[in-house]
Amino acid sequence: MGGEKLVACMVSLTLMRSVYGQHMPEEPCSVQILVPGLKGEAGEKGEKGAPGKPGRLGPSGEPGLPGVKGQKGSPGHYGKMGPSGFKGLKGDMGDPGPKGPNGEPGVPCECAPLRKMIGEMDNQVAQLTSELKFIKKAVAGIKETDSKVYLLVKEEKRSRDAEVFCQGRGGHLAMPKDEASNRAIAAYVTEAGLSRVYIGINDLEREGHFVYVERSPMTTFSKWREGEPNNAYDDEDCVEMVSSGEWIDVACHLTMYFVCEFDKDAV
Ligand SMILES: [Ca+2]
Ligand SMILES: [Ca+2]
Repeated sequence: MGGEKLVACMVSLTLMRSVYGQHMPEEPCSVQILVPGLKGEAGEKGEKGAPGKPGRLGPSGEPGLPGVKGQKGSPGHYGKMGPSGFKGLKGDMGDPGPKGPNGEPGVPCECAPLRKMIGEMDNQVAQLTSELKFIKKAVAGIKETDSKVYLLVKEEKRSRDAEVFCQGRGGHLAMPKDEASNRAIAAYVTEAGLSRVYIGINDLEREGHFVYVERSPMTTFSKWREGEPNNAYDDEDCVEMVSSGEWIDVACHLTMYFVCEFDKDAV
């Protein structure tokens, strides 16, 4: 009440001063402001206040004493499967098993002769297959003289392999020993459209001394082309026949078609 009154007085004083200047006759508020009242009696105890704000965080406590060790826990889950180990050593052989029961009596059979026949047929088939293969490679239209049959084989071979091939069929590389047989072979080569074939003549054993592959010496007949044999490069010990029927010494490792001859008596 005192405060409000003081403010009211001061406001009114200020207003009066601004209107009338410093010459006011009396100041009615001044007594109440200067003299404080008597101290009142103690009031009744107030109600309990609201709880205060939480205090500041205290310092850390000292470490506690070690606790008693707990009981062992239950086993954990199984881990993942590891990689395969190395292969172990082979174990010992087991004991032999029990003897089996006797079989039923067999039916009597005439198998032995049949087996023999089948074996022979197998041989014949193999032989025919081989012959057929040979015939397929031979140029159609064999040539023959009174005593010989010639077969031109369209398979490129070295001289030695060609002779082995002919021998495997009971013959030799062609060995022209007279004009008639030489002409027959040459005609064969020409008709086949070829320019050269191996024939069975060489000087493998003695340089310059030509013989037939069956080792018989050359006697009266020969058909060398002019300037041959010349043993070129010191390396010509085998003989080819060109389509004209002439002979040329050539290197034995060349591969070319060849002509086999067979005795008519043996065919
Ligand atoms: Ca030679
Ligand atoms: Ca030559």
